[in-house]
Amino acid sequence: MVRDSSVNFSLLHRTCTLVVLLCFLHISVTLVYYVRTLDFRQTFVQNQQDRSKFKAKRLDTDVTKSDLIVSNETLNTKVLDKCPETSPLLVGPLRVEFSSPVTLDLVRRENPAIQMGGRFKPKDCIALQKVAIIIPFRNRDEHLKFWLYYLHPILQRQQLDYGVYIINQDGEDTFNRAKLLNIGYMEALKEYDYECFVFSDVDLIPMDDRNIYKCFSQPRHLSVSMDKFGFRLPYNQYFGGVSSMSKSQFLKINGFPNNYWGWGGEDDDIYNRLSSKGMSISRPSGAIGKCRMIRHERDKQNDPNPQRFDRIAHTRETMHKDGINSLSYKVIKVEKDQLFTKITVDVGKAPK
Ligand SMILES: [Mn+2]
Repeated sequence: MVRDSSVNFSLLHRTCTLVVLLCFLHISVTLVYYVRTLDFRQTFVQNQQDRSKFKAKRLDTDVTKSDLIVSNETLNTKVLDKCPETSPLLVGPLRVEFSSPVTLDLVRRENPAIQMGGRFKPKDCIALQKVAIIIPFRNRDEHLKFWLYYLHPILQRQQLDYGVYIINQDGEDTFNRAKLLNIGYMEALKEYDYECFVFSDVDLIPMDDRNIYKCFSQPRHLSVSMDKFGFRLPYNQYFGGVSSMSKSQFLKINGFPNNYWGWGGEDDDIYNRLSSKGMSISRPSGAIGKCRMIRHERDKQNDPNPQRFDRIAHTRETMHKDGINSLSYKVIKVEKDQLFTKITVDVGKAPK
């Protein structure tokens, strides 16, 4: 009897120990899994937030390797899609006026997403084009402030990966707009793999953000209806003001002429280059292409160039030896502001 009960007791003891151990094991496994799912849930919630911030609709269904950017900054992996063909951020017609002056500080405060040097890329999608905006410049700081004030918000809404380059002609000799544009092309490419170049005068502001500052299958003329010309194109071949060209379009015409000193003619030479290479001009509609020019007096050392008519008549013969392949200049100074990169250059002098 005694023996029997002791055997029973030891069996009971062992069974109990086993049950307790099993319970313990169960609790610990549950705990481990619970902690892990908690972690996972947080990641999931964060990802969901990231996705919902990204409102853009995806047009492409197939995603190539280059479309994917995996950031390892956090434990989360974030996959960016291409930006949509039409930005959802555009608002259409804009009010543009120049009566109250603006300061660079105001523009900096209002555009906190702009990076040093006037660089920007959309945060939530991969921009369709990398665009360098080239502005030929001398002594027009008041105009530049308005340009930055209006253009930075527009360009960000257009979801471009862009940089702003002010090419400042050093000294007081005759101005050379087209050569400054060539220099802007060269200098911008030293900084980033730009594939599109927008060439803009500093005093022209678009009045509709659907006028996209990017490149098209043909060279683009963007300032098609300026207030200065009664919101009409002055003539069909007009290519002045604001234009854009892809790298390959630009190289096909050997860039721009370097020997147009003073006002006028260089834009017509560029037009001749394009048409001699069989290209045509693409333009937005007159309504979307409206823009305002800031009123100003003619600059000193930028008188109408008397040689311009003669030069324009010979573009086809001269364009292959005068252009980006014959460009020479000296960089004097490179300044980085939050809103732009300003490159001061010595372009030389007009031959006497
Ligand atoms: Mn002007």
